[in-house]
Amino acid sequence: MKHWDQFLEPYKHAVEELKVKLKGIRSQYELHSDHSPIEFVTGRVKPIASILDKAHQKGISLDKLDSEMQDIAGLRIMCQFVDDIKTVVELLRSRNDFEIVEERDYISHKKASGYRSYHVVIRYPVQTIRGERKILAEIQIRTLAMNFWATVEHSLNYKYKGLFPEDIKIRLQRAAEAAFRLDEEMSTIRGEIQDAQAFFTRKKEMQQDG
Ligand code: 0O2
Repeated sequence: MKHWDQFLEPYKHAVEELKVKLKGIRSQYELHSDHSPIEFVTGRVKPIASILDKAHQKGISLDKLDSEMQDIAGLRIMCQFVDDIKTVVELLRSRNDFEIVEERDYISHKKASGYRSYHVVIRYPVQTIRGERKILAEIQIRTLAMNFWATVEHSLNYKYKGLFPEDIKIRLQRAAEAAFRLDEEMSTIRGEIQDAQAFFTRKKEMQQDG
């Protein structure tokens, strides 16, 4: 167990640091009263049981986990609109505190399950008492609708251990299409939504100023 604690320590640091940095992007937009492409950010270190399961499934040997398992440190960025995802990816590409190793676009190329999301794998330097260590982390960027679908599908996947009954599989695919249409619909009234949000932000600020 001590071995796992030591192994996971830099991943924990990376997740905490990246959460602060990514949430910082949102605060900066708020300060400038601009629409933030980031709605909220979450992060987690993959639980040991899931690391072992995935290593087993993918034939990754445990001494190669740090180079072959890309999502031990995982961050998730939720956006209101599909176009915000592009903005977030551009922001990530322009940073110099990590290096992008790989991008996977499951939005242009959705998975057979119906899953949509944009994945960016980064190499992130963590400062440890033994010097710098670069670890891999996966940042998943998705809309609120994509996140709703993925969260529900993930729970069902857990329940059925990936072997969905045919009717559930079809319903999930339909739900994925509905989430896609919801994103499209929201994009068409994006201007209206943003005007309303700006109005409420100004009203709140005026109330706070007294
Ligand atoms: P967790 O932490 O439980 O979410 P593979 O597992 O082979 O598809 P690979 O090569 O690791 O994936 O890379 P990929 O597909 O870019 O990223 C895997 C992660 O993406 C998964 O992590 C999920 O978080 C998410 N994901 C991918 N496909 C689906 C899907 O069909 N449904 C849902 N809900 N999420 C998906 P894990 O390993 O499942 O871990």
